[in-house]
Amino acid sequence: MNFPEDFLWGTATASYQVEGAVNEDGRGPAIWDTFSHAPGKVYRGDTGDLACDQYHRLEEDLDLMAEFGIRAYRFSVAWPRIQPEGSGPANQRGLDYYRRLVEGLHERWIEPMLTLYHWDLPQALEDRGGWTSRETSERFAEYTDIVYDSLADSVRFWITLNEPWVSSWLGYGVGVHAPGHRSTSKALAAAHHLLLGHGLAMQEMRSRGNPGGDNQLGITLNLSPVRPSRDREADREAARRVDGQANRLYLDPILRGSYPQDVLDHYSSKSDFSFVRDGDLEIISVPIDFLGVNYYMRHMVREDAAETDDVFSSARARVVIPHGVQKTAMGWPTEPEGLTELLLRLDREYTKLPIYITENGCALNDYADPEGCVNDEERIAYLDAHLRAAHEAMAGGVDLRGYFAWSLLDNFEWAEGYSKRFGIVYVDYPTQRRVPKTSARWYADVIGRNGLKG
Ligand code: IFM
Repeated sequence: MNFPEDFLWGTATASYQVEGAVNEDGRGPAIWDTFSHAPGKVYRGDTGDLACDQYHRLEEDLDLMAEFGIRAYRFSVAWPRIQPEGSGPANQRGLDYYRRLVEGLHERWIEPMLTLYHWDLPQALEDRGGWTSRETSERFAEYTDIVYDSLADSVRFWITLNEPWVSSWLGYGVGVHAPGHRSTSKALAAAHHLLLGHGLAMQEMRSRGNPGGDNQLGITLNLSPVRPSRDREADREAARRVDGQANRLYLDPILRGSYPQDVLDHYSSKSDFSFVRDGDLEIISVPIDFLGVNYYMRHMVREDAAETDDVFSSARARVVIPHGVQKTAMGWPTEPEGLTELLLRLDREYTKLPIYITENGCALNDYADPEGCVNDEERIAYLDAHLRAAHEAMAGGVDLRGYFAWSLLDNFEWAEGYSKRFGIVYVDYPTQRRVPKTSARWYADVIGRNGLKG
């Protein structure tokens, strides 16, 4: 099963999840520093203070990727390293770090893919309202300008935001992520200002021309097909509402230039949407060059009017895990066919743009055996099945250009701390030793043959 010759095989990480060095070289505090240090917010009180220490172990991690023939690395820039207070002049030491990272990738023939925002908002901006405030969208465009100015000559792939659904709903809606607000109206305002920030950042980058010659600009959304758990009208409606909140609230403004009316109607008791100003949707829908898709699971849902902590409670629904389905250590159902379904839907209903799967992977209870090996056959099966599903979508006409395994390393899994391991490389946290798992060797083989066996 072969993939196109120039298919981009990569791995991904994000700044707060791997870098550590939170007080070094002028970095300012981020919302995740505050949140993780607050009691009871993160499993076992874990923080990103040290994480995988990639800030100091950069060369080692770059060498690891080179050893396994990884062709592309998706990383994110920590906004508070560049603007410690979220505005004002650039911190040169922050920019220097990412310059070193990008140069190190080029030296090893690895393509950089840069995400501008993977959730580490400067705390100073949160103190002024964070993403519920329009000011944050404007500051984000200024920050983008600084980073683009510094790296656009040597980074081809630019992603404005990672998973704005997570930032808005988990961060502002149900509070399980930083900054920890629990308000549907705040989540809606945050969603809009994230999207506006994306659009303003796109405009900023476009206005700079194309310093690298072939720069590609896009956004990454986490998307999930949604279906009703029972063949009942009430559950079909619940599935439509969840699809509205999780998928269409982001896809429609970016790719169609409008918010889905049924979503606006459903949330009209929570918000008057007065934060949406004339001209915003034109900005949000400024053309992108590619769509990044993070796929982990499908959602099977049923109607549930009870007010609970569930993220879909505001959509009057809850998730039901199908009987007999395999689950990862996150409790997420493993349903690779959902990836085919999702990609075909995007192609059919939304866009013919190139798509990159910018994240896909699973958490397992990995451990190093007495010989020091980490045998993760289950991850190999997971990745293999998802690649086959992606291939099927390509056979159906989807213009899929690349795949990034989440993650290169075990890392700080947000509210789950270090308890959930997603890496193809195991991290022994007490020593920071990297131990490639069986899946890393398998992935190297896939990349080497540019496809799957059989
Ligand atoms: O670890 C996260 C990542 O930061 C964003 N996408 C999902 C991953 C697994 O939860």
